[in-house]
Amino acid sequence: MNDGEGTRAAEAQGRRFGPLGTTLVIIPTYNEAENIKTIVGRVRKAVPEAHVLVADDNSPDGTGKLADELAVGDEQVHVLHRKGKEGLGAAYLAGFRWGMEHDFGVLIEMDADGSHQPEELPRLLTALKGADLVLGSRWVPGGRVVNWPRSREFISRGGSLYSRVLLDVPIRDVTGGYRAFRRETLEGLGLGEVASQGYCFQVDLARRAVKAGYHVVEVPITFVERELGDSKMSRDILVEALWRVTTWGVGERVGKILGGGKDGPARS
Ligand SMILES: Nc1nc2c(ncn2[C@@H]2O[C@H](COP(=O)(O)OP(=O)(O)O)[C@@H](O)[C@H]2O)c(=O)[nH]1
Ligand SMILES: [Mg+2]
Repeated sequence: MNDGEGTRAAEAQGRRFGPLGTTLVIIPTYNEAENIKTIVGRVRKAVPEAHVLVADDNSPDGTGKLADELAVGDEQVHVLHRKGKEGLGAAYLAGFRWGMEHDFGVLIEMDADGSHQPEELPRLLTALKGADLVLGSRWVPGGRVVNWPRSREFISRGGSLYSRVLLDVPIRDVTGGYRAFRRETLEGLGLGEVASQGYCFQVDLARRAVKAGYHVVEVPITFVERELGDSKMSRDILVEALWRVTTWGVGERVGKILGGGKDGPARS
């Protein structure tokens, strides 16, 4: 669905969406020393009114220190230093909390490695004017990936398909990590109960948003594989995702059978 369609669909639903407020781009980092300055610079240039929060897990390569240097020279750049590597999910939860405490109206998830192009952020923000949550999507028409090995594409497409079918969420890119949330949406997701640590954090939030009845819009993006530094994707992260998604899916089905096929409470 493109931006215009997203807005029209929301209008068709009879929903009105409030103004967006100030944007905070949250960038989780673990060993991104080669990328951090470039990505922060690109965000500041692409969306000059937005603030940036780097959520660093005490990277051994000194990413946190480099982020501090950026923050000294720019009052719209902030750094959240965390004590050690606790996973993407925990870093985002801490970043969301910080952003809400500081009264930001829009919270963005973005990787540090350039895979999520800051230059596409204005399109996500435009779509958010008519949505509760916008997902940057590789797997809708117009979306694509650049320089990804076949194996990664297979895992990503397979993970999205499995999640979509098992969890019954009408989303093409369920695992993507380039997203724009309204603050009110995050407040309604029950973040205090989120236990997902790795990349299944993204599936967890998407499924919560759909189940809560929020208007979720996918906007096509071009995802560019990193050129510098290493991916943190690991076997453990994949196993956690497979395990949790399967548990959620089976749990929901059993719940529906025991509950006589009734759906859970929907948002009005
Ligand atoms: N703070 C924090 N950031 C992480 C952690 N794991 C991954 N990241 C960051 O999350 C983003 C996505 O990770 P990446 O390694 O690029 O994953 P890939 O794109 O799936 O290969 C990057 O900005 C990483 O630095 C973590 O445990 N803590
Ligand atoms: Mg990456």
